[in-house]
Amino acid sequence: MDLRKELPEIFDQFAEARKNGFIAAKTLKEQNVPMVGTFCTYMPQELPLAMGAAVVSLCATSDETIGEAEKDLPKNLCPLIKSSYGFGKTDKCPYFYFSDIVVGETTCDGKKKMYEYLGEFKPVHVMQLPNTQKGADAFNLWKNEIIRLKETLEAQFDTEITEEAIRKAINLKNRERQALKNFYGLGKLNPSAITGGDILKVLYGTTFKFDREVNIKDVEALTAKIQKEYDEGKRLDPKPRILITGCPIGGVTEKVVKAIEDSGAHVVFFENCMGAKAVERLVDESKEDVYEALAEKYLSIGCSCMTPNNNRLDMLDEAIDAYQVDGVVDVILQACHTYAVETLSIKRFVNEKKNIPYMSVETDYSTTDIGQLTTRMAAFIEML
Ligand code: BJ8
Repeated sequence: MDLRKELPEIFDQFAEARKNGFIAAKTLKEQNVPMVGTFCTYMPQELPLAMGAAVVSLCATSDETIGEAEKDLPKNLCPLIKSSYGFGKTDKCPYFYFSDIVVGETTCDGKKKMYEYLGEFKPVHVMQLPNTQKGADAFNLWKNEIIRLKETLEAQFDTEITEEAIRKAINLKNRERQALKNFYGLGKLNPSAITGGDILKVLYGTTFKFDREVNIKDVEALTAKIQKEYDEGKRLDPKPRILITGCPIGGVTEKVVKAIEDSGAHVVFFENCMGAKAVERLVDESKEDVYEALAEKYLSIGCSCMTPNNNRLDMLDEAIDAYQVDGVVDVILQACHTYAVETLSIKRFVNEKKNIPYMSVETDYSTTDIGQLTTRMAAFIEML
């Protein structure tokens, strides 16, 4: 990354990372580096990293293959699931094509049933995720599932994943998480230093960079550059500050961020799986048992497929204060029942406990609702 460039150009480089990563992925394959495809942040990336594999997210973010997916899956299904399946089926996603194995988890019903069909195109390993974060049984189940994943990877790639290698991978991922935390922590600056659209470009882009050490250095250098320019007086106009929560967004769903920012506000924090949900909590490196350390971190992710899902409320609670948030927008992908049902508890929490406005929007991977989204966001922001 060339830091002499202006910030907008650097942000665009991150936005291009997915496309540019195709060539990097091809090169890795030519060098016989294993590639593990994932669909969810519950997947402990440290295990594939510990055996020298590359890890890539296969969650699709465009409607390109939804038509093909709907030949096999119900129309009334979350677009993330349909699109991801469609890319697998049509072999249109190079990352899916290059993945040697796909790891999924029993999160929402649609996803876990989709994996059964995905297994027709690729080796798929499904981790049995408990529905709750409470109690020793749930913890032990998840810890054992992490060990089972390790054994699957060892068998598939004919290798051994040592505890020492896992420790190193934990340290690497923690440093990467910390770099990302420091980066999106810039959102605390008030008035804002950068837009939510730019924060998202970086968060999304980094998931397609395979050299983690380079990734860490790039994000650290970018954070320092933004902070320096801010200290020198470069800042955005003060505007209402929005926190986005809910389903993962990226690709076409960036339309929500655009609708908010075009309507006169800044998105300052992403409490979703493209943002803090996956990153905020580090793995405890002092723990003797690496599998327990991993189980503890990953099981604590505040996803709506958990019941109860207090960890989501805890993160919202802290972030609303730390980022001086004026309003919360909950983004629900169409037919995502768990997040849709949870809107009531999030609304109550935001309105009654934090005393700030809340709205939820349902969207999909089409561009047909952009006008409607912008109208609704404008009305919401005007109220702040
Ligand atoms: S940890 S948010 S990445 S499950 S939007 S497919 S829940 S129907 S993506 Fe997710 Fe893991 Fe949770 Fe994060 Fe189902 Fe809802 Fe679709 Fe979803």
